[in-house]
Amino acid sequence: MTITSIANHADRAAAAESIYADAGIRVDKLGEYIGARISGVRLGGEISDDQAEAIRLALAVNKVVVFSGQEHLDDDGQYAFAQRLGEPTLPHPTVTSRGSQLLTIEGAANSWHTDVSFVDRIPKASILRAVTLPAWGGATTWASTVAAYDQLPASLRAFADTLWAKHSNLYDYVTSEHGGGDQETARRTEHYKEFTSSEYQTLHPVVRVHPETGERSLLLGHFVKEFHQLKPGEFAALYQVFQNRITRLENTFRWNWSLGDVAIWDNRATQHYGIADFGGQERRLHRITLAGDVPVSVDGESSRIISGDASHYSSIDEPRRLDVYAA
Ligand SMILES: O=C(O)CCC(=O)C(=O)O
Ligand SMILES: [Fe+2]
Repeated sequence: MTITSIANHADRAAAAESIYADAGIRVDKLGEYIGARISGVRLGGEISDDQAEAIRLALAVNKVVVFSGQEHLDDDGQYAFAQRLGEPTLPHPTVTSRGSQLLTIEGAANSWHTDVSFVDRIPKASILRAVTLPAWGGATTWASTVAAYDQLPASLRAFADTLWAKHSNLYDYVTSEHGGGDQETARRTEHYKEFTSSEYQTLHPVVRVHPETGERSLLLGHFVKEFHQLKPGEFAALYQVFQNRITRLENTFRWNWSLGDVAIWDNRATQHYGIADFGGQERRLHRITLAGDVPVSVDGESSRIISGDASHYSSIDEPRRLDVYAA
């Protein structure tokens, strides 16, 4: 790290602290690369503009933020809060949620992914609220795909910068180990049928430039099917090279849920994994995703749709660079 970048980093941290203080919130870092706890705010549709801006900044800086003591929130309150941070999408491109505005997460998505990365307009953020929790287990873990990119040696970085990947919603989710027994297998099979009822395929750059921070991140996860112009046999080995770096424990943040907790992650800078270590117990979380922009590569090229039209699911966000990250 150069002296200039240390100075910039310190300046940025100081600027962020004063924005948090002006909004009356407190942001405590929980890890070097990812994770922070925000306190001093009651979540809902009534948060002030200053609070919304401060939360947005804390999210960009820390990639995942968690709030506790939000027991007052119900589905409507969670939705009204989400609207203060962006434009909610439909619950999912293919999963209907039976008329609800929120997606219910049952069980755990015990596989590393970025949400809905098979469409062109990948959601910018997800807001998850604990509704029913098991007596043990069921934590969620996130990984910083920005830290993983930053840590790449120059040769791999240059390679990744030019690589593109095909993402699809047809992935092997049901077959993954979950430890929930036959009933859970049946639920997953049913879910997979709905999840894959129409196919979406999009070609995304493996390295995208974050529109609010200018940071580069690795865009991969379990919806990736192949690398453009590479052989299927080359895919698995190469995918693991990058994925192992993303999920290095130093790049992760793990949260053990309590009722009243809400977590928000920047879906442009992270992957996540719901840990299926709670046996057959009930676990339910409610999720809202916020509309995102279409990813852009380091060369300024946008992702390309191969199949599927996601316009019913989400608008396209028009992001703006955060002042603190001004070029
Ligand atoms: O089960 C979890 O903890 C995470 C679920 C998930 O992947 C999501 O909410 O997008
Ligand atoms: Fe997810």
